[in-house]
Amino acid sequence: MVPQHLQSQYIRHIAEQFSQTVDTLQALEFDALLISAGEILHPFRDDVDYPFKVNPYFRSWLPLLDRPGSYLWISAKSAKPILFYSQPQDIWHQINPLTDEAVQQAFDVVVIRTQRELVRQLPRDQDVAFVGVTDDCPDLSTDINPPALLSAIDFYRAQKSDYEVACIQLANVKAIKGHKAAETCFRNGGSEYDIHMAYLLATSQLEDDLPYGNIIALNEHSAVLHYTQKLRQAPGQSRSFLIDAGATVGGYASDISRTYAARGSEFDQIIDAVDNMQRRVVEQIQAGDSYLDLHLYTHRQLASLLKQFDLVTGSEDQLLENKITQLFFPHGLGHLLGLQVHERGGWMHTVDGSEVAPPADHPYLRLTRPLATGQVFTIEPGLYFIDALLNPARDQDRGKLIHWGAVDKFKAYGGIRIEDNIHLAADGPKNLTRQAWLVWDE
Ligand SMILES: [Mn+2]
Repeated sequence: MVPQHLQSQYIRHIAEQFSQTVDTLQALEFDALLISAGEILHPFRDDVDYPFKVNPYFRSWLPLLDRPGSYLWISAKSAKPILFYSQPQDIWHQINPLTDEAVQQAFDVVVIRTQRELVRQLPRDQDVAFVGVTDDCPDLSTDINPPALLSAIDFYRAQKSDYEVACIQLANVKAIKGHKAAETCFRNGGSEYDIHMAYLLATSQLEDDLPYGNIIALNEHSAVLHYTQKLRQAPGQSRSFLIDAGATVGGYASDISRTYAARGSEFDQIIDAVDNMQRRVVEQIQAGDSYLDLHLYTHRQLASLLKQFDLVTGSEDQLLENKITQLFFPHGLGHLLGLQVHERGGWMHTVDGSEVAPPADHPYLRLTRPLATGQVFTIEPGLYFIDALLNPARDQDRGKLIHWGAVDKFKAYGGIRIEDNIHLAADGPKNLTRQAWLVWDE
C-alpha cells in the first residue's frame, strides 16, 4: 500500500516516471513496454512455494508485493500506465481486490484472471519490449529484456523522487525500532536467534518481509561479512554484536549496520572511533565528487585509526602502499539503495550502460558513479579481524607493519561495521538513518 500521507507524492512520482519511460521507449523505437510482476516458483518436483519476490522493475511502479501474474503496460498511446491486476479464481489462496486509492488514480486498472485475458486486450502489430523473467512473457512479438532499455532504466533509477526518498526514510524509521530492540536483547545476553526474533517483532516484519536476510553476529561471527547462521545457543560470554538489518516500506529498503560491545571496553572505543570516522566520511559527500575517492579517503582515515589503536605501525602512506587497510576493510564503502538493497547501475556512467569498474585493488566496490543530487546510497566502513585475509600476511614482508599481538587480542570480537543510508539532497547529504534514530530517541 502507498502510505496515506504520501499519496500525492506517489501520483506525481508515477506521472514523472511515465513520461520519462515514454521518452526512453521513443528514443529506442519501441511502441510499448510490458513488465511482468513474476510468478510463484517451486523447488524441483515439489508443490510448495518459494516466497514470492516481485520483479523490481515492476515494483518501481507499484507497491504490490504479493500479486504474481500481474502486468504493467506502458505506451505513449495511453495517458496513464495500465495495470493488469491479477485476480484469479482461486479456492486455495486469499486473493485481495485492489483497494489502494493512489494506485487507482495513477493507473488505468484492468482486472485479469489469466494470462490469456491479458493477451486478448493487448494490441497486436506493435514493437513491444518485455521486461521480466522470460517464462512470464506472453506470446506476442516482443523483444525480451532489450539491454539498451534495461541500461536506461537502471541508469535513471539512481535518481530518486521525493516519494522514493520518503519511503526509504520510513524504512529507516521502521528498521531502527528493531535495531534498538536488538541491542537490548544483546545486552541481556540473548542468542543470535533471540536477537533476530526480537528484531522481527519490534519491526512487525515476517522473515519474508525483510529486504535481505538479517546479519546477526556475536563475537567472532562478526568477522564473517554475510554471516546468517543465527545460533539458538547464546555464547558463554557475549563480547560483541554486529547487526546488519533493514526494513521494507512500499517496496523500498533500508540497509543499516551497527556494532556493540560492553560499554567502555577497549573494543567499544574502537567502535566509537569507526563510528566517528563514518560520520567524517559522510560530511565529505558533495555532488560531482567521485564515490571512489570517498572510498579511498576512508582507507586513509582507517590507516590513521589502526595506528591510533596500535594495531599497526608505519606511516599512513606506507600502510596504504602495502595495502594493509584492505586486510582490515576488504569490502566497498557502499552501494546505491532503493528498490533493491544493492541497486543496479552503480558502475554505470552513461545512460547507454557504459561502466567503470573499480580499480583492481578494490574489486568489491559497488559504486564508481559520480555522486549526484537525488541519489540514495549507503556509507558503510568496516574494520574486521578475518583470519583468511590476515594470516597470509603474517609471513610476508608487509606483515611487519602489523602488531600481531593486538590483532590476536581483538580477534575474539570479530569486527565492526557502521552503515547509514544517505540521500544526497540539493543542499547536501542527508543522513536518513541518523535522522530516523532521533525519532525513537524523542
Ligand atoms: Mn549495505
